Amino acid sequence: MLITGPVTGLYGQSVPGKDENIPFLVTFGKLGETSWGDDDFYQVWFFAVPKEFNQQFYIRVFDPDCGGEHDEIQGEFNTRTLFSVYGGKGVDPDQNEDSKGLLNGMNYKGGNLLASRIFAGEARYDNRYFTFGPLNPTSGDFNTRWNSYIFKAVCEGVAGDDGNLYKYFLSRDPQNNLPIEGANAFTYEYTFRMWNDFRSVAHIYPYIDTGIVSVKERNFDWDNDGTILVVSKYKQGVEMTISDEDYWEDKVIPVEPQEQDASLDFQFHKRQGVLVKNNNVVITLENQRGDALKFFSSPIGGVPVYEPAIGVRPKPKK
Ligand SMILES: [Ca+2]
Ligand SMILES: [Ca+2]
Ligand SMILES: [Ca+2]
Ligand SMILES: [Ca+2]
Repeated sequence: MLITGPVTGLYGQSVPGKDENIPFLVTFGKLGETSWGDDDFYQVWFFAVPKEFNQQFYIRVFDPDCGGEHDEIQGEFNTRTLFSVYGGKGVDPDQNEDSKGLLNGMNYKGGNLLASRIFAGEARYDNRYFTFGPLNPTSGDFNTRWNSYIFKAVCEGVAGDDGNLYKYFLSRDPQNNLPIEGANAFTYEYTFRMWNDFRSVAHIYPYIDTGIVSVKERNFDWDNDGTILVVSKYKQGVEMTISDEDYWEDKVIPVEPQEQDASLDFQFHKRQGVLVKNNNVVITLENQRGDALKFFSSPIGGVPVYEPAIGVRPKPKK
């Protein structure tokens, strides 16, 4: 099935996205401990630039360094993080399964390396942006279904054991965050930081394609931190099985035909009482055939809102 029109609205290129309410992505140095919440010490994101957009653009990384503000220290800061941007054939995960970056040992670096840089703790980029580019849209890997050129950003913790917290922004401008209309970003394995408060609810939005009848959600190192709920037009809040320290939990839930070709809302609610601090977590989702599903930073079709069944029993007339 072809999806017509723009992939989504204006703000899809902020990663994490506007509707997700997630403070940071996180990737640990490869000598880190998985019990701190990163299972594999790398993270892969894709950016879809619509075919209609024909100017140069930039991929900006906020706080790419590991040190100073935002980052998670273990002992002393000694982590080095490699950010790499890829384009060309081999990037598009719809055509190259390995590119998804889901399993260790797979070559998630498929495509042409367009730019890369290693960051240590660097005051120059602490609490600031580093900008990759300019990039040309046609140097991406064209995907006909999304009518977009696909680019890939890989973040790897190549040394050390600390957690690098960072964000991306796909921008028309090297110095400011100016969104590209119709662009979006997606990943298959989402590693992120929860807020350090009781009330903030984080969300991620997987796209449920036609033909999907069930999904298996997996979560890693959730630290027994409250509840993970699935909400849609037809689900008021299905509770997922949650992990505690340094292991995966999973649960399969059915998907209704009416939930296809739309997004689900996975909600992450903090445990009340004693605050779980600095909770990093990994989330993946697959369909009934075991194919990994995309989490879009701007939900396809918008944020789903539960609609209680109406009109089943009309009020008796008096
Ligand atoms: Ca920093
Ligand atoms: Ca360290
Ligand atoms: Ca950082
Ligand atoms: Ca955790």
